[in-house]
Amino acid sequence: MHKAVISGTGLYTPANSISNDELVESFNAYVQQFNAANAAAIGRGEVEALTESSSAFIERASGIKSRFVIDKDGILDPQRMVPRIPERSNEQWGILCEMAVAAAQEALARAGKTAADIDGVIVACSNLQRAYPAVAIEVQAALGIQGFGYDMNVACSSATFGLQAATNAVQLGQARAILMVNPEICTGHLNFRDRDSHFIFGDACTAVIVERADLATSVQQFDIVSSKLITQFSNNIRNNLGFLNRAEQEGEKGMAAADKLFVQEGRKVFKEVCPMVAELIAAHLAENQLNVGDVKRFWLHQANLNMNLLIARKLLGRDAEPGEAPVILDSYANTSSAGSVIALHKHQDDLPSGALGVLSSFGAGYSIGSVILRKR
Ligand code: CO8
Repeated sequence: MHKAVISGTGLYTPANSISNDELVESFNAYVQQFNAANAAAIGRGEVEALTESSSAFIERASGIKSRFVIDKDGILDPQRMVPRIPERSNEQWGILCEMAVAAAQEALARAGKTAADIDGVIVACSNLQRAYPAVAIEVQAALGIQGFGYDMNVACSSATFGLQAATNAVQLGQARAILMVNPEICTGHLNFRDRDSHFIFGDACTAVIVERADLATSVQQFDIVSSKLITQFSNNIRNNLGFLNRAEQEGEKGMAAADKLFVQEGRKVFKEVCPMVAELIAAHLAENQLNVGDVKRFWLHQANLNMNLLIARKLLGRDAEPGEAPVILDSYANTSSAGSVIALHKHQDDLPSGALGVLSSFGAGYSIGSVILRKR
């Protein structure tokens, strides 16, 4: 069996960002318009008046200050509140492919590799553009990579699950190197008219090169010491969009219904997922004869600052020191599977050789992943 390393990471960040104040201004304009248009029915008690959102609540409850987005104007237009992403012809590269290529090019450059060195592409993300052909095969074609490509979706945990799949392929000799890429347009599935969740997500794409250790030549490398995954069924984070919606049209809801977008019981998710994550990471380290105290960095999934503080406290028995569990969600919000990889990408260069880190994701499914890395 070969040893596998992460030999390069890459990040694509959209050009535009939306602050909490901008988002709340648009939401509150929608609320005022809705309440004015429905004033009579609200007065009769037939329709419930909508309540305004607040920047102070968003930052206090989540730690999010702003989010990068693929399209700012469409989201902030109170008449629309959906990103505007023009349809492309089948002859053009799709938008997920375009984001993936941008992140992949940085990862390839950091790994010191070209398309000719890669034998497979895994697109692992929450929000796939279409059923087929697989976006991974499109990315493969756009970059000129030989071999194979496939898509996988494990919601927020797609990247850690994708890393395990990539590591397996490299260890077993099925590929010299795999490009694992996470293009997330979360704003396409977010209900910007829902006060409870309109602030949660942003857009980004990350890429990771998993390579055979004996072929890797880059400056920054991480041994993939071990990975551990767990899933447990829950409806507390759900999106019912799918190919059967067309067949369900006799139902009263239709494809535009709120359940075809992101829906969650945020409080329940918080309470149920935090202990599961801390337990999984602690058990994973113990199985590898490692102590939590040996870990220099936790690159945690970036959904909610309070969740990450709690998980770090449960693991360490104290508050995390600055830099021990880096935060990027303040400027990116939740970018689903890309979040923990953005933290890894931005906070790896300063680690000394031999330092241990844990990359961990958690989200819908529930799905949780832990990947132990050692800086070479
Ligand atoms: N402005 C002002 N007040 C508000 C707002 C708002 N926008 N929203 C809610 N409130 C009010 C509520 O009405 C409530 O008032 P009251 O106390 O009077 O009833 C009060 O604030 C508290 O509300 P909550 O209990 O809902 O607030 P929380 O403190 O629990 O914070 C969070 C809400 C931030 C959602 C928090 O629960 C959380 O982060 N939970 C975890 C969420 C999480 O990690 N989910 C993972 C989802 S990601 C994933 O798995 C990937 C899915 C695939 C991607 C999909 C792309 C779209």
